[in-house]
Amino acid sequence: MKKILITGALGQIGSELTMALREKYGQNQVIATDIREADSPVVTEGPFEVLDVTDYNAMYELTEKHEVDTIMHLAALLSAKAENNPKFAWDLNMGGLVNALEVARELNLKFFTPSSIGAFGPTTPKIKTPQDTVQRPTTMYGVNKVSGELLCDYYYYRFGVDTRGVRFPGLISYVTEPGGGTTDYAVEIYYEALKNKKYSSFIAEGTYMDMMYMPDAIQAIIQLMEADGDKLEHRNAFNVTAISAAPEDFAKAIQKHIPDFELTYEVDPVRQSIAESWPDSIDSDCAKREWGFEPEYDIDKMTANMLEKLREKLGL
Ligand code: AKB
Repeated sequence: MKKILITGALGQIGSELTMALREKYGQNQVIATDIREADSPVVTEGPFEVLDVTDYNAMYELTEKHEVDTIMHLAALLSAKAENNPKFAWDLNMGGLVNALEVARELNLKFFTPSSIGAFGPTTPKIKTPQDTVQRPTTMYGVNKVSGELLCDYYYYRFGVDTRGVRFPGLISYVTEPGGGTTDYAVEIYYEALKNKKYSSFIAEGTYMDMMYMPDAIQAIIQLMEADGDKLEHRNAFNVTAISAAPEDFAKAIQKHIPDFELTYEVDPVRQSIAESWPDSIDSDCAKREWGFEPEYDIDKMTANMLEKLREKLGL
């Protein structure tokens, strides 16, 4: 990886991945793109271009113009938003992905795109979900993610494109808030704990999902992209996780720092049913074995860091 183009660079993953890659490979080596501009270091501190990923010609031209060797395709609608607008989600998530894969094929580029725990469904084993298992998701987002995993495998086997990817759990970060995901409560809870000492969760008590702190997610992407391709068996859909937790586990971790923090519940039926269709905990042994994935943050270490960084950010 010497010159990288990122789509969806202003999103939750993109805004931190762009900065981490610029730090590692050089400021001008990472071309950030998104559908909109924003007042962000992603736009002001390095090359940035406006790009609609459903426009194949624009994507091809930009990629060729900047002579990149790698595409990291992040632009996508998350699970809850996709469920509200399934046809638009299909067009954006699948249209964008197939365009990015085609550009990678035409220009012989290395390729990364994230899948998700959303690629699993109610008939998937729920505890320690294996790497290779039943995948019959019941959401549009999940359908997109399984199709995406298969498409990336196809481009590798059929055309030799060096495609790689992980199944991310809910990602927690103090930099950019997620938008429209089922696991978003696990970010909101920290903001509300600091601002109001209370939070009303849209996910019910006892609902377990996998989570990971953003520094571990960024490290995982870089490590997978730099791994020796000959050692990768799974390539496009490695289970990665660091934490399996329910809302009350976040509350307990926060109460160690803010003892009078209060958690209540006002469950959103749409997001609750999505959460219930996903695993409680996934098994990331293949990622550990094939490319050395090793997360650093458990829930307590993440909570301490998240609260400290958010306090600074919010000026509290
Ligand atoms: C979502 O909740 O939609 C995402 C995900 C787990 O893919 N955070």
